[in-house]
Amino acid sequence: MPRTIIVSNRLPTKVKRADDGSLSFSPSEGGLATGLGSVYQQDDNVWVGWPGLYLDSEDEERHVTEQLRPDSMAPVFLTEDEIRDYYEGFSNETLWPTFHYFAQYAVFNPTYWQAYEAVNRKFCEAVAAQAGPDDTIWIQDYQLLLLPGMLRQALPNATIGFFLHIPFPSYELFRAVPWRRQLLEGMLGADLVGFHTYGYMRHFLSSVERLLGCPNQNGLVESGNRTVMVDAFPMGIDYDKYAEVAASAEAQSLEAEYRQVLADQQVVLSIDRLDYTKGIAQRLRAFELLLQRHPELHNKVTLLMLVVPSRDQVQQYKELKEEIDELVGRINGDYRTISWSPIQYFYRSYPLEELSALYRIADVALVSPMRDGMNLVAKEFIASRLDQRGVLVLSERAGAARELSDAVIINPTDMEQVADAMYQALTMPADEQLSRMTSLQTIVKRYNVHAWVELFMNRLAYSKIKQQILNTD
Ligand code: GDG
Repeated sequence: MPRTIIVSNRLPTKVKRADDGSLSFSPSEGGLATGLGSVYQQDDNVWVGWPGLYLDSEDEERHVTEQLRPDSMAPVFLTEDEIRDYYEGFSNETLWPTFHYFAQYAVFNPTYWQAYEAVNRKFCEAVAAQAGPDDTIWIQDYQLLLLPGMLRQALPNATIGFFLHIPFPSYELFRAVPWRRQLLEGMLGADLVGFHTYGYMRHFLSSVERLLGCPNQNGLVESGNRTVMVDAFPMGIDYDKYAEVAASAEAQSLEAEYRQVLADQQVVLSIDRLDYTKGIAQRLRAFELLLQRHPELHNKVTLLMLVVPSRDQVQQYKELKEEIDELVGRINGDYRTISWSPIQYFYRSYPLEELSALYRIADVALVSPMRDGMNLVAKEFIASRLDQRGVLVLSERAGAARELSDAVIINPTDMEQVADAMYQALTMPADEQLSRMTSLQTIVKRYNVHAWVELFMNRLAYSKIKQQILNTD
C-alpha cells in the first residue's frame, strides 16, 4: 500500500538531555505536529527529521531510533559541524535573513552551502530508505529546499509536495543568494509547491521565470518534462484545542489570578520568539509614543510582553536582546509609579495554559512583525476569545493579514500609525469588538490546521493525476 512520508528539519518530538546525560522524550505541541498527526500516525506512514540535538555515540543513536519507532518517527542524525554549518549557518544565517528581507544580516559562506547540500543529501538517503516508488512525500520548510530535487532523481515517480512556512522574498532579494538557481531547481523537484499567501507564490514564480527561464500559466510551471503546480495554502491552527484550553479550569483560574494583580488595567499583549523579524523594539517605541500622546492612559494600561528565548548565542540576537532590555528599562524608568509598571516583560517560555490565560485577559493583542510567513499567535488569540472580546492589531507584513482583514491592520514601521491603532483598539466600543471578533473566529475556525492538511494533500494527489494526463497527451 502506498505510504505518506512527512519530512521536516525537526521531528515533532522534543528530545532533551538531562544534567546526568540521560535523554528524555516529550511530544511537541507545535501546530505542524498536531495538524500532521492525523497523517503520519496512520497505517505505515512515518515522519523523517532531526531529533534536535547532537548525539555522541552510535549506541545513543540506536536508542533514540528505537524510542521513536513506535511513534512513527525516523530520525536523521547530524554531526556537530553539520548543526553549525547547515542549520545555524546556511538555514538561519543565509536563508532566514534573506527570505525575511534582512539582507544586511545574510552571510554567504561556501562552507555553509556545502553543508546544506550534504545534509539535504543525508535527508534524501533517509527518505529513500523509507519510501517506495509510489509513495507520497511531503517536505516542510526552508531547511530542505534541495530535497524535492534530490528525491525526484532518486524516486522519479514519487508524489512530492513541498511547503514553505516563511515568506518567499521578491526577486531582488532572492537573486543575491549565490546558489539561487540550485535552490529553485531543488524546489521544482516537487509536484506541488505551496506557500502561505499569493504574494509569496508570485515572488517565487517571478524568480523561477527570471532565473531559470521557466514561465508559468496560472501557477503551472513547465520544468523540463514535468509540470509543477504552485499554489497558496494559508496554514491554520488547531482551533478546537485552543478553545478547549481557554475553557479549562486551569486557564480560567490563572486568568483570575492575573486579573487580580492587573486590577483596573487594560492589557496590551505581545508574544514572540526573540527574533529581529518580529519588530519587538519598534513595538516598544510605538508603545512609548502611545504613552507620550495619551497621558490619560498612564496608570491604566500595561504592555505584557513575552519574549521566548531563541538563538541567543548569535550576535544579532544578543544585540537585539540588549536593545529590548534597554528600551524596557528606559520606558519603565520614565513612566512608572509606585503602583504601576507600564511594561511587564518576561524573557522565558510558558506552558500552554498560561499562554491561554494571557490571551484571555488581553484587551489588545499587538502582533507587529516586520516580516512573518503567517504568524500563529494572531490566530491562537482569536481562538482563545470565548467571550468574543479583545482586538487584534496586526502587521500587514504577516501572512495572517491576508485572511484576517477584520483585525486593525498596521504598517509596523509607521510608529504613529501603530500608536494610533493601539489607541483605537483600547477605546473600541464593545459592539465593534464583538462583530470583528465574530468574523475573525469564523475564518480561523473554518480554515483550521486540519483543513490545511486536507487541502494540501488533496491538491498534491490532483497535481499528480494532472501530471499523468499532461504526459499522455
Ligand atoms: C514559522 C513561521 C509561521 C510562543 N511562545 C510560547 C509558545 N509559543 C508558540 C505560539 C505559536 C508558536 O510558538 C509561534 O508561532 P509562529 O507562527 O511564529 O510559528 P513558528 O513555528 O515560530 O514559525 C511563521 C509558522 O512557521 C507556521 O507556518 O506562522 O511565520 O516563521 O504556536 O503559541 N508556546 C508555548 N509557550 C510559550 O511561551 N507553549
